[in-house]
Amino acid sequence: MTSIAFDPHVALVVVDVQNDFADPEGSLSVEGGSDIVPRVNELVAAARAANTTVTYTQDWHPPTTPHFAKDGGIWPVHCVRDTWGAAFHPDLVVDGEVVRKGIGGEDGYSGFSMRDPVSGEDMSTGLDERLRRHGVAAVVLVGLATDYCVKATALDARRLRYPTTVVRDCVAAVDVEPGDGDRALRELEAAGVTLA
Ligand code: VGL
Ligand code: ZN
Repeated sequence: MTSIAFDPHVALVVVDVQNDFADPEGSLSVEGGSDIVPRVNELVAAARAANTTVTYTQDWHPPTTPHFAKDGGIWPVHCVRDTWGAAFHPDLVVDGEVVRKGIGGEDGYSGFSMRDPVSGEDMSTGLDERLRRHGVAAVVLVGLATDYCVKATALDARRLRYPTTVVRDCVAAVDVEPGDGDRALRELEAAGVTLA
């Protein structure tokens, strides 16, 4: 088990550990997605014990959004708001605040920002503001999926100048193309992300 030295300035962000990604029956099921849950829970406990913030992101789409293939995008329907697929994995310990993304039909890969698929305009999810309000100076990222939302969240965290760590045994990849997850990790390292 990877141990992380949490303190009140080092926050944990748990990305999209939702049924559609984490459950084998989910519509965008990630291989090994549910295997990370007990390890993520250990980090949640360690972060809470160190009195630091834990924030959970949730992909939270309307039933119709240009994010979905049926509406002109690229993904099967997933994480539709208020459905089983959008709910957190039942074994995930949820002990912190939740930040939802994609709620207005945006492409919400990053936990920090959403992009209007039509206008291309970037919008904040409020995560950065929330972390700064809590005096957070560095972030530890875990969750799903390595090659999409974890990657986008980690790149945004670096852009926002947070020292950023991704915990390798607490992420899993969609791997649309074999090796996407590994390539994403290399790209993150090149962007200054620490792999733990
Ligand atoms: C994600 C694809 C589409 C993710 C979200 O959470 O990684 N991937 N929407
Ligand atoms: Zn999505």
